[in-house]
Amino acid sequence: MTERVAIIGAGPCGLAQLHAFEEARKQGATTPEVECFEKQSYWGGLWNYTWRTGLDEFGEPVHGSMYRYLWSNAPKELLEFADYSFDYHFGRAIPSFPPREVLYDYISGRAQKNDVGRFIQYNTAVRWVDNDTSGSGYEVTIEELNTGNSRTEYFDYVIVGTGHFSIPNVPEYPGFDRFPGRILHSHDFRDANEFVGKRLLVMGSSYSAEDIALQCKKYGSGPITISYRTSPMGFDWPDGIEEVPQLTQMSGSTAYFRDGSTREIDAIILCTGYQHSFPFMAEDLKLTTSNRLYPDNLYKGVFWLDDPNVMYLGMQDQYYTFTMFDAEAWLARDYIIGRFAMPGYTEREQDYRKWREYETQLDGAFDDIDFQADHIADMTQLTDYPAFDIDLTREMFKQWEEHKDENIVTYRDHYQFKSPVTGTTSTPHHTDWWYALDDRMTTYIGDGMQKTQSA
Ligand code: FAD
Ligand code: NA7
Repeated sequence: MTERVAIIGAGPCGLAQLHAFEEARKQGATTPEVECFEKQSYWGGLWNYTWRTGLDEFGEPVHGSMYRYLWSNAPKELLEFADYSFDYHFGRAIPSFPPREVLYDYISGRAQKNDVGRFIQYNTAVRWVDNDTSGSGYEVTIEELNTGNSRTEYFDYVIVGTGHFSIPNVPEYPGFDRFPGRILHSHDFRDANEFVGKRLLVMGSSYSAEDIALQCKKYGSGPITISYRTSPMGFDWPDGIEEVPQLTQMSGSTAYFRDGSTREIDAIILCTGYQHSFPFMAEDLKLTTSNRLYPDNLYKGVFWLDDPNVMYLGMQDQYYTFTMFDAEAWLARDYIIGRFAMPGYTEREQDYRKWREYETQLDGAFDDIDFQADHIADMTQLTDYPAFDIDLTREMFKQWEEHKDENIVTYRDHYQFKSPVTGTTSTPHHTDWWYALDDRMTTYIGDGMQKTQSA
């Protein structure tokens, strides 16, 4: 009987998985029956921008965490699909830090090329996954959000690709309940224009805090105070942005910090990270982990250690994104179609311990980058994922870190990153990022604007 695979989520991970199966099928492999369930009305996951916050039209928690004016926070060369280059998609070289719409177009291009949409059921949420009572396989309970109808289907494999940057981690500090302004989590941040002229407190010291603070300033906010809990980001911030230690309390609109300083604040943006959340997975199949490079209890970062027929994609803290998702999807596919022989529990566990031990030795971003590159290489050497220059990506990741340290406002203006797939060098963008207020793809790709110097 044909085996059945459930893929949960049609974000970049779910799409990578569908694409991997299609590639094998086109080469003549016998592939299983694949069904992908996506609770949004179209593919792309976080890249499928929504203006909505809170609950969606069906009363479901809104998945989207991306905001208007979001530009890639790393060079596109570091996330390029090895089998679908940017050159191929756009027909020419483009700059290295595209806005969201451009990357969405790129993701969609590969998905369309293999017509993977035919495997996706939209507006369909997975509500529950459990071991089948027969002892093999899984029961997956699905709800059609349009109709409210539910059904339970049997699958031999379950692949979870639901992301982990959607359920916010929302701490409370004394005085929040009496703060007269707006308090929101970065998950609900959409449009920087909302904060024009406002004095902002941005809490956190990672990617969201960095980018949302910069973006609010770029679009005309008042002074921004970034408060860190453990350590500052330490960039040479532009005028009007400063970093201070942890908040101790709010009193009315006055913020008090550990260094004894105070600031007057109009709005607070909590850039305090996200939770890995899988309420639809039965307890013994549910991934529970912090946001780290080698998540808990996953062999090769993919296979549930106790039961490799359950797989999780993209659950790592991410330097690499689409490239890593592809490497994972290829490996998951090859296990399912019998090209990758799954070792027994003891060997899986030893391999997992080895990687976790390696993870404990990492000291800083350069080590993290090498670790994730090594993880990808470990996976790709087990499959036929097309070759690409991974050592070049390590180098470019480190250059990117250096550019950020040199100038956090201008790091996106760098080009001359080289595609690890085609070797093409990226072109300069017509407008420096700080001055590029219009993020539409037509503006970005077109040559309509004059080159402008950055701040
Ligand atoms: P997601 O994109 O989150 O997609 C998961 C999908 O699963 C969604 O479509 C969701 O609707 C669906 N789903 C969830 N639960 C269910 C359910 N129960 N049933 C059915 N469907 C379900 N990466 C970069 O490479 N560059 C960037 O510049 C970048 N910027 C980012 C900015 C922000 C603000 C955030 C939050 C992340 C950013 N990322 C960036 C990282 C991002 O995580 C990845 O690029 C990518 O979107 C992860 O893909 P995914 O498929 O794992 O998850
Ligand atoms: P991250 O990278 O998980 O960072 C979360 C930040 O939130 C980190 O600096 C934490 O500080 C901080 N944090 C967490 N809890 C608290 C509390 N209670 N008080 C103060 N600060 C806190 O999430 P991001 O949203 O920045 O990035 C996620 C993805 O989105 C990323 O991949 C990007 O591509 C975009 P800590 O250092 O732990 O003290």
